[in-house]
Amino acid sequence: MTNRRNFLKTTALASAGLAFQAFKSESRGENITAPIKSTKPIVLSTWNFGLQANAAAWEILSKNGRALDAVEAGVKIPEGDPNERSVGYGGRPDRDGRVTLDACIMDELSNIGSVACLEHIKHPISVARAVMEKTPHVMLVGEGALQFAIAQGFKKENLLVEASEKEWKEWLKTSQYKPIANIENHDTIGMIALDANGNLSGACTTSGMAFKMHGRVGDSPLIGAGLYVDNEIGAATATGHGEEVIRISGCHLVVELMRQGLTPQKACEEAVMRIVKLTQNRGKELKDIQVGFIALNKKGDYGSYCVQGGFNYAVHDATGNRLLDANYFLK
Ligand code: SD4
Repeated sequence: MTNRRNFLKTTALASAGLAFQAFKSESRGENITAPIKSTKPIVLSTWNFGLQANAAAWEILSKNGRALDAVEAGVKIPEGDPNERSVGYGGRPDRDGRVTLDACIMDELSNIGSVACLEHIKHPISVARAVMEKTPHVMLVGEGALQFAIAQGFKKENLLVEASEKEWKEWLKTSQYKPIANIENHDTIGMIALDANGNLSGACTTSGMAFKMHGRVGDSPLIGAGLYVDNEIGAATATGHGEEVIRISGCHLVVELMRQGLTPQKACEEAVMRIVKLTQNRGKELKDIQVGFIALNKKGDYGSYCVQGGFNYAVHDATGNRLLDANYFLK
């Protein structure tokens, strides 16, 4: 029987946002309620702009909203910010001076939607969601994605801001395509969330590698590469050199590793180690590569790992919103 002490303990833990599992104590033959160390709601996102994005997602999660709505609202913050030069409006263009955007979204029922090489639309994540909810398909690209967006009422606008145009013109002087790991050159926002009802969703959106070849698509709009959600297990998203993430079907791998019993942290580490091994096998320099994963499981445990230092991610739960440095392989 639940005695008062247990009830008080339960109430206190419940108000702290923890989840419970009732079980019968073998030794004492009484029902007690023990925490299963579950934190929900919780939201994680890549890089330091994740703090602001998490805050927007938290508005929804803290009111018992759906993880899907939270991740869409969250990533729209950097998408709409002209000063964020690697996502949405303000993103750096490709080598032809065109801002082409990639995004995907996945919900707790494994509904998926994606757009790639989409131009002129400020919020590709919302177009990806429309693909998911309003078409029989899962991915639209280029001109077709733009036509669909316009038909859905999205506004066609110029996304190339002055600062990005200036950088591009500077780049044209040498036209050297040399992807640089971390920070200025490419920062994608990937966001994964667990809502108060225990459902997971994720979103990922980017302008991709700066000055990429026109038509180049990275991992970010590819379900299984830049994002994956399995509502029974967990969710993962990635940032960094998309080619390397695609090579290992990165986020699907992370989720499958969690299914096999690895913690989110260990699953991210194992996925990064695959990249390390394949890079070395192919005789390429690891120092030229950056990939970071973040992962969250069904209990609200999370983790992150990347190839080299410099990657951080933001976590928001009932205790607050914070930025964490990811641990990394190349010391
Ligand atoms: C891409 N993964 O297009 C993206 C870029 C990125 O941090 O994540 N930058 O390859």
